[in-house]
Amino acid sequence: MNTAGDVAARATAGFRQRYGGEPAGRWAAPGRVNLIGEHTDYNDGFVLPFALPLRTVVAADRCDDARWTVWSELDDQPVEFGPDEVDEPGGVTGWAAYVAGVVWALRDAGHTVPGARLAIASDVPVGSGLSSSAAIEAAVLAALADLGGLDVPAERRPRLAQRAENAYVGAPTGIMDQSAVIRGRAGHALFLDCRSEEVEQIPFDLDAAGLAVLVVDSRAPHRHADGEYAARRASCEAAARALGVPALRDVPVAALPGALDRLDDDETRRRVRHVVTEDQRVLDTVALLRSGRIRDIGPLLTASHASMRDDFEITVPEIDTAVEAALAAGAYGARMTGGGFGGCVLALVDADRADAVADAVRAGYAERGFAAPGTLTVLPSPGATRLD
Ligand code: GAF
Repeated sequence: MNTAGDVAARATAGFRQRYGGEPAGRWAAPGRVNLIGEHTDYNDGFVLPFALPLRTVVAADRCDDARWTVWSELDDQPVEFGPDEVDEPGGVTGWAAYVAGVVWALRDAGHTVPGARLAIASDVPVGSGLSSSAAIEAAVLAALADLGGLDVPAERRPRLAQRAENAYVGAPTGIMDQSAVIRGRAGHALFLDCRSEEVEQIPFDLDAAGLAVLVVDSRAPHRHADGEYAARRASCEAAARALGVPALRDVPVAALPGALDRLDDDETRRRVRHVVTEDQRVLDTVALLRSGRIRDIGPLLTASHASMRDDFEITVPEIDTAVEAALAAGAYGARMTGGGFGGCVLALVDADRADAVADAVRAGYAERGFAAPGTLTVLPSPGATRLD
């Protein structure tokens, strides 16, 4: 894993090389994993993500004209756009749409966004389900807000970044990723009520407990992830309408059997059962963590995985293999994290067993003939911030 210093140095070097001179500042935002609570955010439910030590850094300065130039080390082709491209969604496409989307969302919220030159470097892998897009949005938002002296309080930033993604980029995601990368705190998981947007920082001190979270990047090719995500969301919203509730969050777990009886197809029943039981698993996990019982959350993580595999049907063979191998090697619990159809698995392990569990996952992959996965251990880390 690169350190934050490396990525910040790369952003600065990119800025100097591309634009000449020094940036006015550097802003960082992390990727995230979700400890538990999957596909609950857009159902107004509960999630418990934490920010990663992997970060995206934006080096930037402002310019006199209302024009934006953005360079990324991942592409090397700078993209330039002006007011015409950010009057309406859709004017900029590709990776730079995440940047243009933030400019659009800020302007749409009534802010006068300064023109800027931005250089982006990132350690958050793209397409691995660790929220590289939310990291770009959050870092760019922080940079533009500071450069323009805009009054955008931290608690309003997740919605703005989400609007950039939903309305400008066109991805119908919930509020979890942007909240995690903006409001995350070192040593804590972020308990978020996605309806009220209330947050509680839940102590999650893995080091003190001799534990580690092992993240396995499945490297599975994404299989129709965007269309399937939208289909799951549509199915949940249709189920809520059929049940006469504003969102599936309003179905308490005790009322689940009766609710399932009122739905007329099995697939919808499975989708609803996942969301309702997953909300409850988040609440149960939070209760255990509040009383310092970190190891005891393992079975809830594993139950969440089974629910995603069997009821929500969003896992793939590589992901299931990683979970099974981690559990067989002694993980307390393991689950896919993120939207699904590829992406990453997390496993809660004793810190001194992390390497052995990672080896077991690699062996499980080799047995099935899958390309080797990536592995790293992570600690809950700070959210978006200005570096200097
Ligand atoms: C993706 C989305 F961006 C989140 O909003 C969330 O729905 C997640 O998938 C599933 O829990 O990361």
